[in-house]
Amino acid sequence: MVQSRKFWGIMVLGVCLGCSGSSAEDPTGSSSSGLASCNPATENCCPSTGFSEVVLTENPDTFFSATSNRCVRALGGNDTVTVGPKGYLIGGPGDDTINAWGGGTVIPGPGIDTVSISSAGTVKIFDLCEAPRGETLFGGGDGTLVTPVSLSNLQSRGVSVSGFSK
Ligand SMILES: [Ca+2]
Repeated sequence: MVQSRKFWGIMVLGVCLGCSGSSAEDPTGSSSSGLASCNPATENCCPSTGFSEVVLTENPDTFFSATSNRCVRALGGNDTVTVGPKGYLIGGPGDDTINAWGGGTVIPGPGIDTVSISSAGTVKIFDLCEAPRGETLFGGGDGTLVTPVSLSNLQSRGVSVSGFSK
């Protein structure tokens, strides 16, 4: 009995640490002060099915993948990441340079990111703090942009947006 309870405790702990965001789990973290209005915990998880997950580090990472259906969580740091067909890329904090070709989905996250997608990909901005002045979003001509405010509002805030058809 004791053993099975221990087992479940470890399972739950593993799930929590696996994808809940350091800022949510670690209230002592001071490096996230600039993200006060963001809630990355709600948007830093890979889809629960259909993707093989790759987790990078809190430091600047360079990662390239041509494998399809790969979900990459870049975490902190100024990352340079490319994912292939039907990829899912979560930039996390930091000024990231992101490429997703083959119809992928990108959640750039906080920081001044440069994002380029192709083949009817999707970029999702969940919070205005994820789209600071200087952010660059290119949709490849047929991209989909999910944004909490209008396109013109984004642009008036200093975000460069082009190449999206919807
Ligand atoms: Ca990183």
